Amino acid sequence: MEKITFPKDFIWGCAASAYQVEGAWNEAGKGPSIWDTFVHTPGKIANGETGDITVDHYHRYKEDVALMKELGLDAYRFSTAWARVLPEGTGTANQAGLDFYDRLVDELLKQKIEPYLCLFHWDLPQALQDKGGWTSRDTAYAFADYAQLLTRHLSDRVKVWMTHNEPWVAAMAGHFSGEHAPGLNEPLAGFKALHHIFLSHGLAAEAMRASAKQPLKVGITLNLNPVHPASESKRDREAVKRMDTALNRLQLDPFLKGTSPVQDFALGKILNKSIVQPGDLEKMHTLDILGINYYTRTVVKYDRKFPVVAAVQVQPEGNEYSGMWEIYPEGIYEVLTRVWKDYFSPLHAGLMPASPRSVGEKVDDSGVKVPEIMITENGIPVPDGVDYDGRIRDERRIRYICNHLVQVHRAMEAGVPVKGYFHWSLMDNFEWALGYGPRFGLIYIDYKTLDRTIKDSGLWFAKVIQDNGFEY
Ligand code: IFM
Repeated sequence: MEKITFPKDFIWGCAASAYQVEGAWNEAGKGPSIWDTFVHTPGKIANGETGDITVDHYHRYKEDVALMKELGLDAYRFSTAWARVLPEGTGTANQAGLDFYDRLVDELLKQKIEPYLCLFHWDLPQALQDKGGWTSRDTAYAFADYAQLLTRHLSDRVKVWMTHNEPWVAAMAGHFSGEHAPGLNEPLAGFKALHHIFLSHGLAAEAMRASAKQPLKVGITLNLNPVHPASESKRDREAVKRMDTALNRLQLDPFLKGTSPVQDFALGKILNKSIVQPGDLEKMHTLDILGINYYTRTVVKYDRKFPVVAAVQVQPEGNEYSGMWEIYPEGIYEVLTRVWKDYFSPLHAGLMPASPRSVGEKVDDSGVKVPEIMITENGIPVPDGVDYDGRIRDERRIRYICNHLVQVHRAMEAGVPVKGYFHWSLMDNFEWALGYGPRFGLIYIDYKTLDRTIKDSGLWFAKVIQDNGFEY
């Protein structure tokens, strides 16, 4: 048995998002979002399920915060529903929406749980979609106004703000492949949306810092995965480079370097001519926290049929899979060390026992600083069931978390200053196009009664938090 211990100030948390847990989709003045429209369109979601009620967190938030307390969480990352606060996306605020987030934040603080507020987890107001959504530059400015409104309202109590959760998914699954809202299937729209979402991060960061009641940390959460070749052939290895650019560098370079590799793609060249304006990249280049969501790796092989990257993802036989993805714990180590090495330790080509840079230090004369790095999501869908005695024995999830935390710790020992780990998710919830099938929670939801029960993994995680580490 080995024991690993995390630093005293390591932050242990759980994450969730508004559309996936709140419910109350048309209550108390909330406007419709693109996800409300999407789920009510036949054929879009497994079994025709919707997030209309989901786990009813809007009404049961007190019970949920009490459960967070029972788990011993230091922090809770949640998102605000833009259309709950601004039903039309811009204009007059909905007081009842602001009141809900007041109540939630106050309850968290009462229980000494730090709120990590994310402004956008995919539920764009439908009113803005009707004017072009993220394919329109105006939406980036509307987002900055929304960010400023919430900052004015909550920055006396909320210190940590994430602008976006997985902007790559919002842009590409929503506009390129179409399996998410708003359901467009136009590659160029995907790239446009990505650019405007990224731009909105920069505009919002500026607006928020200008109107905050105390110094804020402003971050973003990106989904990253290492890309590996299906074979050692030259064509597969080149496919890896293209896929890595499309999945990882496209997201990291703007925020960490103020550059973009988008011109590597034919579509990117069109984008650069028609969409990107002078100064956009500089605006995006601002970050106090880099949140990393890690679930799996991507194995690719060359295939010229596929647009943009001429590569396709494969699932090699013999590896371990969940209902959604390959389980590959070493990938979280690879992502963390890669980010640190490529962006903050350029002089250390190999291992990096000591980094030349530390968090908060200036990167260059532009005033850009090294951000804090956190795992803001990591988790596994398990087909959990309740046993004869009411317990949920989800050993597979415990093994998943344990193996990933071992790799996070390994990255920290290699010099990456990881500040915290947020598990996805606190409770089972609405998993987008897959509906309620995949269960990601540390807390089990009985979808008939909406009763909540802490799973064995939740009890195990609580012990990890209490001991600040574990034996394995
Ligand atoms: O449920 C999602 C979440 O909304 C974003 N990150 C991945 C999770 C699991 O698919």
